[in-house]
Amino acid sequence: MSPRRMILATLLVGLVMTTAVSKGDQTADRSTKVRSLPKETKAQRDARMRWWREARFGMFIHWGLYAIPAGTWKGKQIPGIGEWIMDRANIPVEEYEKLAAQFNPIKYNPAEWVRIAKNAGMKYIVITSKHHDGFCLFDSKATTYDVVDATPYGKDLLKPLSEECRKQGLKFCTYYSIMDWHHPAQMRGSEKRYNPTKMRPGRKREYMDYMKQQLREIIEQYDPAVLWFDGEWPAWYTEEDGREIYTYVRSLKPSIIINNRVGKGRKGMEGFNKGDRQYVGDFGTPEQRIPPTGLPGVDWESCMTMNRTWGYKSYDHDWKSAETLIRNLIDIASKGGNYLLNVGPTAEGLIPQPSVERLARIGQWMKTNGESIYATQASPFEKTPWGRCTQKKLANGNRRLYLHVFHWPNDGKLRVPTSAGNPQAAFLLAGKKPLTFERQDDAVLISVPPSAPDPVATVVVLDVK
Ligand code: JFZ
Repeated sequence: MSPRRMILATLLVGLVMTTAVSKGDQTADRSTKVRSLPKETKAQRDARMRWWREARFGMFIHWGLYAIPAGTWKGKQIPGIGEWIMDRANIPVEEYEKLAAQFNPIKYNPAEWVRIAKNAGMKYIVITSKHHDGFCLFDSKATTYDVVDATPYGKDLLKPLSEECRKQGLKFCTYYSIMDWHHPAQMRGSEKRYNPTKMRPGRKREYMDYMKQQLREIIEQYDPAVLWFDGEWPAWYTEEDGREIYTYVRSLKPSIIINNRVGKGRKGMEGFNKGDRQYVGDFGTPEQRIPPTGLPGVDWESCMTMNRTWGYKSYDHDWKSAETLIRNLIDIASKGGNYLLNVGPTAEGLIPQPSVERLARIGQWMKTNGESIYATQASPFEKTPWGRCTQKKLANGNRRLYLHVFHWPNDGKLRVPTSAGNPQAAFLLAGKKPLTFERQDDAVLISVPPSAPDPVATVVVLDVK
């Protein structure tokens, strides 16, 4: 679809978030001075965003103490996403903390994790350094509630993963939760829930400094390419706080990329920023959804699960098919976005087998068709009834269209709107088999084999002038 007129997408309201943002306490920083963000020309920003825009496909990893209960607390299956069990089962801090004494992921093999991601065609990994439960997967001097100090495992989990990423050529990135159910400066939002937390009176500066210390540790020790913030919705956290954190992180590493959950711009699960003003953050974060269209000039990344949870749940077997996942990746690329696909490793340190199998299947498709995903731009067409389209500029000035066919034509003719430009050549991406084509007034008709070479998605290439 034409991205131009699709501003409509920004009008969708994330109801879930609206309810999550309740009235906070009165300790929020009421300072009105507006911090100026690091100055950057368009060319500088393009250079900073370049690898990320070309990457198109990354692995999200939600891993932490919640993998131990894996969705069950005191014999009861707790509804909802696994990493929220502390909140959903209303587990007291002193009780939840004790999980650390059981956390011993002896099967953790970072080289294997990175290999799995790389073979799937993923170009970056974003892992939870600290989720809402406050437990840190890295060696932090700011707390003893981390894997090195509080668990029998006793070793930093991020260090070897960051090293493996560098070895195998993937970008290493970290997720960091602003909301913290464990930190003493924050308290539960209500009797039954932690979320959204409240700030204890007068302790916000202490917590902001805690975050900054940890962010400095993360950047100094693991040099992440992206900082993926989350948990920004409690009322005590303001856009001005977001600007402070954003500016701080960029000052430590100017080339780093930061998502829009560092500030307060995000409209719920829809993930794009509200249109009323300029908000902090480099890209939008639709969650568990693919927007109906992209937005011109806006960077975004859809994060999605393969089953129904981010953190491991032993009894969630509701896996999406490999076909759905591959088509999601194509759909997202055709709208100019990135796909951040989640895995939730077990407490032992294993990526669940159903995830491994699906990633391998995606990798097969990517080995043949990756060229139609990486470094491509959004579709030039408003409608492509047979599937999706991505495009690339060629060195000779022509454009290459990648036609991802989900619904193979019965009559052996693939119709492409002539608005594409003047057709120069057509071929099947797999095997580079040339195809003939003819022009009809409003369309180019490409002659294709009688049945789909790849029933998941066959890529037909059309070069146009
Ligand atoms: C957030 C996290 O809460 C979740 O655990 C996971 O990390 C995901 C990637 O990001 O998801 C949200 C955020 C906000 C709401 C629900 C899920 N909300 O406000 O209802």
